[in-house]
Order: sequence, then C-alpha cells, then structure tokens
Amino acid sequence: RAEDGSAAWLRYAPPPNAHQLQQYVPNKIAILNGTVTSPVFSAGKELKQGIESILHRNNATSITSHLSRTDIIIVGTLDQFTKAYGNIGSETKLEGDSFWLKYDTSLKNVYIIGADQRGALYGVFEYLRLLALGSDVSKLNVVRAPMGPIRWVNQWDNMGGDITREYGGDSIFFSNGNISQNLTRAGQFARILSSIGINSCVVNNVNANATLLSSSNIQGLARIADVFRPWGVQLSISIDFAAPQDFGGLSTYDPVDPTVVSWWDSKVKELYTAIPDMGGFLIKADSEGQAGPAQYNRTLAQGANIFADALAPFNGIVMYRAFVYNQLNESDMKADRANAAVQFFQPFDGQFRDNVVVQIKNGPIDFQVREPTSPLFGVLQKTNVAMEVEVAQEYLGQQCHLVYLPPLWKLTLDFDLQVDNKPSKVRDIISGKRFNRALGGMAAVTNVGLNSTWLGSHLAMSNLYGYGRLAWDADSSSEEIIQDWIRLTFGHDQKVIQVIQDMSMQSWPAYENYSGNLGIQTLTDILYTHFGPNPQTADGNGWGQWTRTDKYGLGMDRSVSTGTGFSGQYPPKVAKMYETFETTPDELALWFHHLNYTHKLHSGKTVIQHFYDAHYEGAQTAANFVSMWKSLDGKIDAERFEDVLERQVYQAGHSIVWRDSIVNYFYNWSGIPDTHGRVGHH
Ligand code: GCW
Repeated sequence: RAEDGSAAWLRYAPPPNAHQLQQYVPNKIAILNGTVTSPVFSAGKELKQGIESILHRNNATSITSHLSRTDIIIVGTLDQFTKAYGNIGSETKLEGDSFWLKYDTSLKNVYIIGADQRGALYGVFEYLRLLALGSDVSKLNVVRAPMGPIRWVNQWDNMGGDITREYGGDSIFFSNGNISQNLTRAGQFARILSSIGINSCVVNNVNANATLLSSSNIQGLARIADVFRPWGVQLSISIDFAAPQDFGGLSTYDPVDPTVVSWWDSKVKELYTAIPDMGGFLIKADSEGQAGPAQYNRTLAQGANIFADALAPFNGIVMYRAFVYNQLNESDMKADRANAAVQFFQPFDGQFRDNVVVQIKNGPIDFQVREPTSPLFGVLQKTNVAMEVEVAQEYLGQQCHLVYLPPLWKLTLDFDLQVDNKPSKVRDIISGKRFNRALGGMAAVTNVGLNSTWLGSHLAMSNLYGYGRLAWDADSSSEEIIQDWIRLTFGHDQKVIQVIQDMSMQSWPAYENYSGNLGIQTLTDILYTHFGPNPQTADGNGWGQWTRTDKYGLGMDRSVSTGTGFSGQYPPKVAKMYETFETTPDELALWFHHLNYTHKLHSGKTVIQHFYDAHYEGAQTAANFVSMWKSLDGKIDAERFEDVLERQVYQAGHSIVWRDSIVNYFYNWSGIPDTHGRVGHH
C-alpha cells in the first residue's frame, strides 16, 4: 500500500500477534462525560479507530453511554470514574496530564483513566501504542506521569506562509499575512503531537510579526485553537516586544511605562476572550535584532515580568528565551559568545515571576553538531527553566541527511552539572526536581510544513517522535525509542527494524565525523544557509562561532586561566574537568582548548590525523547507508522506499563533498599530509 507519510507513526497496522490480543480488548467503549470538542471525546474516537485498525475489526467496536459492569473499555477522568464505578481506582494518585492504564482480569474491563481529560487522551494513545507494538496487555496496570508540565513545540512560521529554515514545505497555519482558511493539517498535526504527549504549540516564528495581534488575526488564532483543543494542545504565540509601538501606535514599548503595561493587559484580555485556554507567550528579546527591554535599560526580568503579570490571571505562561547575545570582535581574545547567556541571565535569578520559564538551548551557542551542556542550567536555581532543542535539522543536514537526534539530546539531559557537589542531571533540573521548581520541561523547534511527510523526510520523523518521548520521560533510551518508532512506522519485520535502527544509531556520529570534529562546531556555512561545508565562514565576523584556525592549530581557549573563562561558568567539579586539556574528553577538546594540529589526543591520534580519519570514516558510513537501505527493497512500500533511497544517495554524495572540503581546508592551513596518504599527496 502506498504511504505518503502523513499518518506518521499513527498507522495502526496490525502487529503479527494481533489475534492473541483480541480477547483482552473489549469491543465496547464508554466515554465518561465528554462533550464533542473535549479531549476525552477525541480519545474515544481515536480508540475506536485504532482498535479496529490494529485488531482488524471492521466497525465492530462501539462507543456507548451505557455503563456495563464488564467487558468494556472505560475512558475518562479519575473523578468521573470514581463516581461511576466506586472505589476501584481510588488508591491511584494522578497529577496533571498523567494517566492510569489497567486491564481488570476478573471483570474483563480496560480502564484508561486520566488525571484530567488530556491525561485520558494520552492514556488512549499509550494503549494504542502498546497494541500496535503487539505488547502483552493482559496484565496491564501502570500509572504514567510526564517529566514536567512544559512539553511544547515551536514553529518558526512566518505570516507570509513561509517557515524559517523550512524543509517541510510552507506553513500549515499562515498564508499571505493571515491565518489560513484551511486548517485541516493543523488539526492533524495536533493529533500527532498529542500522541506523544505534547501539550502546546507556538504557531509563529520567534522573530515575531506584530500584526499577528490584529483583531482579525486573533480571530484566526482562535480557529487554530479550535482545531487544537480536541487534542489537548494549547495554542501559544511568539510576540514582538515592540508591538505596542510597531503595531499599537504608542510612542514607546518601554516595559514599565504604564501605557505599555495597559496595552499588553488589554491585548492579553482580548486574546483570552477569543482563546480562553491559550498556553502563553514565547519571547525572543534583545537577540538578533529583536526588540527588548535593553532598549530602555530595563532588565531581562522586567522584560519577562510585564508579560507574566498580564498572563497570570489567565494561568498563562511566559517562555523567555535565553538565546541573548551580542556581536563580538574576534581580535578580543576574551570575547566569547558562549559566555553570553550566563552573563545576561545570572544577575536576575530569583527576579522572574513564577509563571516565567527561561527557555535555554541545549548548548551555549546554537544547535551545533556537538556542544557542551549550557552552564545556565546550573546557574538559574530560583527560576523555572526548560531546555530547547531543534527537531528541524538546521545545522545538521536540513533533513537531506539522516541524523537521529535523541542520542545528542540525551547527552545533555543526562549530563550531571554537580551543582553544590550534589547530583544535578539536567533532566532533574528541567523537571523542577533538583531546585524545587513548579514549572519546567522541554521545547523543540519543529517547523513541520505542508509536505505530506511533515518534516520533509520520512526518516526525520523519528526525531519528532523521539522528542515527544524524551519530553515525557527522559529516561527512555534512544534505542528503545527508535525501535518503537520503526515498528509503528514501518512494521515488524526484523530486518527492517535492525537496519533502520543501525542506520539511525550510526547517523549522528557519522554526521559529526564528516562535519566538525572534537567540538570545533559544525563548520557549516554560518553566514547564510547553515547547510553544507563552509569552514571559512566561521571566522572573521562578529557571530562568535569562531574556530581561530591558523597554520599551527585551531580551537577556542575557553579556560579560566588563559582563555575566555567560559569553563568557569560551570560548577567547580565540571569547571575543573574542562579547565585543562588533560581532563577534557576528546569530543570537546577543541571547544575548550586551542590545540596544535600535532597535539596528541587522548585517543593517541594527533588532532589533524583525527580530522582526516574521522572524515573518511564518516563519509564511508554515509555510503554504507545506501546499501543498508537498499537491502530493505521489497520490505517497504515503494513510495517511502524510493523517497528515502533518493535522500540516502544524496547524503552519501554530499558527505564526500563535506569530507573533501574539510580535510583540504585543514591540509591547506597545516600543510601536514594524512599518514594514510589520502590527503596532501599528489
Ligand atoms: O540559529 C538561528 C537561526 C535563526 C533563528 C535563531 C533563533 C528564528 O538561524 O533563524 O531565528 O537561531 O533561535 O532565534
């Protein structure tokens, strides 16, 4: 059967053991108190559709309002369930968005019970996932709760209908400066998001356009919220800090000016009148040309709090981005863009309102192929924080290269900052556990578009899936996530699972090998495209993604003793590790230290030989992906097989372009030939 990819992982194909599952899945579904637009109502419809498809039952599952005692699937909130069924589940404690799944062996009932309606919907998706994976559902009795309340996606859609760094086609939300008339895809997107526990979507670019706040666009946003609501996805928006002036006609946008305060208050009121369950605002201020509080010498906390106060009466949240930095002068050896976030935000820890969450990119620069964990996670102890990652592969091959990202994200989630010498994994910081914060979680830049594959590539969807799984439970392993995703997306053939898993797990290391090694950053084009090799663009400009390459060596000295001082932004144990080359892991050697080409790494190789070897190895792996994928011919529908094959062939070729341009670049600087004779011998 032809697959255009729009169903993503919600194909609901029968697992090989479907017939064994039949007896544990009743064919009546009771929904407790769902109105037509409510998540619990979608849950019931989804469940019926999913069961019929997974278990091959043609229209044999009915949704009923008659509550029988036995042989029924009950979907609802714990409150409603207890009212209807007494204290069967009264021992179960459920908090925000969590759910309880149980198969009651004696009554032959299935209970899918949420803390709230959204929890019940998540429970249905989890139950369907288990069925589609062919899991044993006969002994089911689990409670699942998310890591944190913030599980957002950010779309960088522009109101003209294009998307920043778009690889998945044009916007599903906007066209010609307005909200699109046809929001079918927006509704489908919400369903996909809901299936992985995502609870809010910011629909417009962080570089926001103030005209989004016009009355007619607010009505349009309300239409988007209407298609999101049944899936428990809250609509959120990015706002232009200067909107009171740009759009509101005031003479200022100073965040403490009373006219500005009341302008925002009434805008927020207007928004919540149209969209009573709106999530909140995402704010990029004082960054890359965006307006912000700095214009008026106000602090970042003042900038965030004005929105926090306006949103608080409506339970709205402010996601305030930590991505704030200035252009720098490379001749200043102390200048370091990596230092910016801590320098800007540290002074205001404790001054942000309780409904502000500082949204911090996983690394200190900008979604590079390898970065250390942002030290800001350890610094903001009296502030809610969330981690921002990029599903859109901006610097990582832009969906033309297979790069499976959960292993990269997990590196940061699992990184132990050892704040005050106590275990301080980033995931326990963003969940709120470590510093006892009520709000926290994750946000991902997704940038799906009208392309039927959503992201522009079938295989890239494992990143969206993996993001949702990790935002819900950072303990999930990259292997388990990819296996589930493959089964749900491509079926249960052992060879298909093995090959796609191998390709995926090898893909980030391969991309790192043929792009930037040892923490030097991606070495892609910095100035314009962020695509393809262009190492010379890293230096000689104010963007601060410098490599400081010369004929002797490369890398930024970020030590405290002789460099930019960045390593000193970490708590003492981590700072000490990064301070000297001796204790810095090879993969970040050039992030923290300026090394000569002939410097010996811990691996025993010289820096330059590491570059040569890694680049040849990486390109070879990308070439292998083509034959690996080809070995699945006949096991995958032709549409997806051909589409992926074309991309893998492209990646294999482009990885050679990467390899040759990087090795030649460093050969030209260093004049040191490859000991294996591949570079520099003619
Ligand atoms: O990496 C940069 C992108 C910008 C983006 C910015 C950000 C939307 O090139 O396009 O702005 O990051 O994260 O704000």
